[in-house]
Amino acid sequence: MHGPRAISYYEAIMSAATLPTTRDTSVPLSENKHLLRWVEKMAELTRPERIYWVDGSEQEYQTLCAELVESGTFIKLNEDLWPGCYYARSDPGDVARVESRTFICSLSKDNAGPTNNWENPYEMRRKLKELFSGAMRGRTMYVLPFSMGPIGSPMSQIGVQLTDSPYVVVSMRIMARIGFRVIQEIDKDEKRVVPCLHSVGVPLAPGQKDVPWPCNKEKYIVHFPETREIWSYGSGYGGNALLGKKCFALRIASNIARDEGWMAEHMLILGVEDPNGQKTYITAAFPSACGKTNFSMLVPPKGFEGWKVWTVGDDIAWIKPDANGCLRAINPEAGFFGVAPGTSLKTNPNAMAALARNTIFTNTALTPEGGVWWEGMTDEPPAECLDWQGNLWTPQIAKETGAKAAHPNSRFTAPASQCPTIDPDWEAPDGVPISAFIFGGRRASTVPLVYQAFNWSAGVYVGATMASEMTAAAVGGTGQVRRDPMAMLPFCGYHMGDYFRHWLNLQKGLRETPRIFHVNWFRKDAQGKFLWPGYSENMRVLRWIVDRAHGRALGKETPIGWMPGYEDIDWKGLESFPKETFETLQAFDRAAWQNEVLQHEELFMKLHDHLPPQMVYERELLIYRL
Ligand code: SAT
Ligand code: MN
Repeated sequence: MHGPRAISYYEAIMSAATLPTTRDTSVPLSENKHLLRWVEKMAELTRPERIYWVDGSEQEYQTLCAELVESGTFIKLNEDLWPGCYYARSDPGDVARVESRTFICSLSKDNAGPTNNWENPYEMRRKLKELFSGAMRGRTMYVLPFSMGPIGSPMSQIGVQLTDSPYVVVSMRIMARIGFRVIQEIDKDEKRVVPCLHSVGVPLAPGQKDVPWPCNKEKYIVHFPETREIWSYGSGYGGNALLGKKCFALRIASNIARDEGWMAEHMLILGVEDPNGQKTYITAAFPSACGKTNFSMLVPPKGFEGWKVWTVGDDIAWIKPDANGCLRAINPEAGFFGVAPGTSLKTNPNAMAALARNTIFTNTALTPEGGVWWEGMTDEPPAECLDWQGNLWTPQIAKETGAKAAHPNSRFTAPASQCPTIDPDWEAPDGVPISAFIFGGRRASTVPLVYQAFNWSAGVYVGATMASEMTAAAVGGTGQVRRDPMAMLPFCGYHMGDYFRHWLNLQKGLRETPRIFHVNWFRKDAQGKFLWPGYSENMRVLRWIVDRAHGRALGKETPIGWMPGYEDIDWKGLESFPKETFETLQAFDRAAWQNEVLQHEELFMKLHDHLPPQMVYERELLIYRL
């Protein structure tokens, strides 16, 4: 094929001081025969007007963004206020992940388990072929090679997404390492590539004008774990469409990880540096939109001078035992797809710095100055703005109708490298060493601010039974408490019972067992007010966790685990925090926990035939302690 010529040409333009404005983008950048044949086959199926090989260059990004402005998908923000930033409004029917339309199509239904939607893979393929047939008519099919994890890291994985959405291409350039660098990896080692096919599902007839946010009412987010394929149809939003994220880095990667003896987790990774310069890395699992991004960029409060929190990742961790039996983690992503509402200079100044430039905003509000705004960004709302659907919004209108300026699941897509606290080792090919795991959820009652599991299997039980009030990150059910094991309920690509077994097994090869903790920043008092200030003050909890992980802090034994007493927490700078409030936060309510354990049974019953016996024993032990 044209491979070699294309590559040398490409290399010439990449090294040229000034880039030429044209490249024949239809010329394949790869020589990999499997890849070329697959692209050809998928083009035959979807019938795009043209094929475009994404090189990942800055110039290409600028060109695509300019085209998105031209087509009405993007609005360029005021360059003086928001340099390099763009704004998009989605279709009002395409604003979050669609869990009810997400499928794990393993050969046997049993492998997907009761927590995933399953359909017979042959049936599903037939349906998908129908849906995708001619789906890209009138559009460009972008060939988008991407690496989850730093290019060349032994822990990284490669995918190629075919998509008819240029919005997805520019978003993926922020969220992952993409383009020619990845092609070189593919061609070098004939690496196994995860094929990802994506269409918004709106073919264009000749001359038909496109809409700013094409999408289809019918949506399918489909994973084939055995063949490691992803097919996504009908949505252009977030985890439905940026296939490197939840689809690959969690659902498919969890399958790869189980087969290869590592873990793909819905976890942030942070490093706590104490005043002596000792760094402790921790991962933490919370369901979507429960403050993971804020926690990963925590600013230590007054009284913690000399402490520093470093950010490795805010959403996903790939964790693997190294040759010395130590767990090491990488962040497979390169950007943050963060929830905008509630993000401010007060709650997360590091995110605000990261998103100050070169960022794509989706479904926030647009101000008359050409800036973005969302609820919670400033104390004073703007006098007026356009809401996420383009309607006039004023504080008065909000008061009268309750209308939100920004959609609750509106997002910023920002490069991780722009985060002031980004860890110097965030792209280390071998990852960072992990000393502790934190599980957490949004619970108004019952669950204390922090406790430590007695040991690994008790900790796996804590993760397996965690629950949270649902948020706007997924369509439907907001506010309801649901069991969300390890925050992986919508993301585990195989049977949840086998997943618990995998967790239990993982400890066996480790030299030292990382400690496991549970936190709940969201406990409320009888009046419905949050008991804990959260944000920076979470550092006090984090410090206890770090000290426990190093065996230097005290805790008292309770039926559910080890808990700090008031005197075990560092209150420097927050001496006014009432001891009684802390006691309420940590209160262990026997009756509430007896009820809680009953609810554990609900999930366990669903998983029963795959549930590891350790989980049953842990539950029995807990019942006896209660
Ligand atoms: O839309 S995403 O799935 O990427 C965001 C989230 O749910 O965390
Ligand atoms: Mn997430």
